[in-house]
Amino acid sequence: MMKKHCLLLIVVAFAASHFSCSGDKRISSSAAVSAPAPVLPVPTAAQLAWHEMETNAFIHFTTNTFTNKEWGYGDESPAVFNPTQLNAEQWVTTLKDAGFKGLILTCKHHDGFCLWPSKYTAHTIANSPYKNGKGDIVKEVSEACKLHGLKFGVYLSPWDRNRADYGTPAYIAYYRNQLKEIFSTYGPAFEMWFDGANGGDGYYGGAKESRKIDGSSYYDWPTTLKLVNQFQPQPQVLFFSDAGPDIRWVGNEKGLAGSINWSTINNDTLYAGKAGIEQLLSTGSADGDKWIPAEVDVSIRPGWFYHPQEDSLVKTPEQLFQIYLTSVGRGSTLLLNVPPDRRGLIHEKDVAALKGWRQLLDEAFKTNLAAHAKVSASTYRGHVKTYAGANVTDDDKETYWATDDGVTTGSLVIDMGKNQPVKYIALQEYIKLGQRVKSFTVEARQGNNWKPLAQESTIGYKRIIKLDQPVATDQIRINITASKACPLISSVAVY
Ligand code: FUL
Repeated sequence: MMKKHCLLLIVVAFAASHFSCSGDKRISSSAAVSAPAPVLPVPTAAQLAWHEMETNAFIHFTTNTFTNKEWGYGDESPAVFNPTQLNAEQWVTTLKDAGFKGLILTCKHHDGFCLWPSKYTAHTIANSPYKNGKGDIVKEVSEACKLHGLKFGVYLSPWDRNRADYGTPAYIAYYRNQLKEIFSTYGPAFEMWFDGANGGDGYYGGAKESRKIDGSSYYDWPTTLKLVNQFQPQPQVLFFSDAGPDIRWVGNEKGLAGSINWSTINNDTLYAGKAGIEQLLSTGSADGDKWIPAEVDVSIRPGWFYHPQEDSLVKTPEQLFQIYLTSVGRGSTLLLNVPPDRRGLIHEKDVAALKGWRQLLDEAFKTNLAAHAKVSASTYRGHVKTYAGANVTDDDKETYWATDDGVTTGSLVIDMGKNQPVKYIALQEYIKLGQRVKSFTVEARQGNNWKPLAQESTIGYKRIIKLDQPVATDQIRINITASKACPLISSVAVY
């Protein structure tokens, strides 16, 4: 009976050639309709999984925490490193409760001090008072992550202001030995962070001078990345740097992805190191030939490391919420830094800010008013249910609304059934087959009129529109006004 009813609707919809049926999905003649071809480049499986993580935490911790610096000179004695109440479980559970899916730890920052007892240098935790030299914070944190289900990531600063051999080939061998040590002892890691800060003055084993390296050749990154891939073939490690190859810097440390944000970019334009590169990093390029999505790294405090004088400057839950909207809400992944204090704990102020942030997120996105809502599409691919509008409200990330090849515009009307206040609209493209949408608008039905709510550009993995004032409406219309190829929308949520 149900099938017949739906079939009838399909016939009507086909005749009217306009509206899709939301309901039973078992009937379709999809076999005759080909799936949309991918628009290259597309994300790898590891990049897709990374997009889905949405929020990760950064942990900056080293001798700087105790010397009150941001960039240690490299001559700090390991004796200053003495967290007396360090509790990796407190870090990880605090972060997990806040909703983070991964954690990236500064195993070594620019000062060269190692948070694990590396056998390749004496400038480590083994020569600190922490646990009488028997401590290993990389181990403690990676194990706490495993225990609580957070993915673990590694930051190992290429610039090392402690090493006498920095700037020579010997240092590259040292750096690679350390990568091998970390990946074979504490792995697997989901992301490896290669910082952009390089060269300049430092202690350098007592030389106390300024050293410049040629960033384009000194590190020979392709060889290093190949090595890391050998230490950890699976799951694949994603490499972050200004230019990728897997994840790019967003071009600022303010929590802002571009309001136009393509996960695609040409990396030769990045390596050229041209002026204005920050702008390009934040927007990506519509015609980019590589999938290198932007990561938004920003600190919960003004500095990356803990400073007691910044206890009153921890970002508020509202500020963190705004950062969520300008990062995750613009198709990027957020990497929020939460630096432990001198006790070795995440400070009470930061814990409170994270809790407040989580609460704001939970409240804002508690009830999806569009869940399983009826959807009418102006057109849909081959008029088969496989590509019908109802796919955007079915809570299945593997289904999507699509148009026919060559049709690069179209509309969806989401019928929520009754008038209710709307504050946020969240859209997602089916990026497995490439990022496509170049511009779209959002409207709300008000009586017989459609009230314009937003006019935006890219969607990508996710786009969240926040309205200044809630708007009471029963129907939301999404108009895709330009797309690189037929648009594929996997989700529309309304809150
Ligand atoms: C920068 C570094 O110089 C900062 O100290 C910090 O680690 C930040 C995440 O990246 O380039």
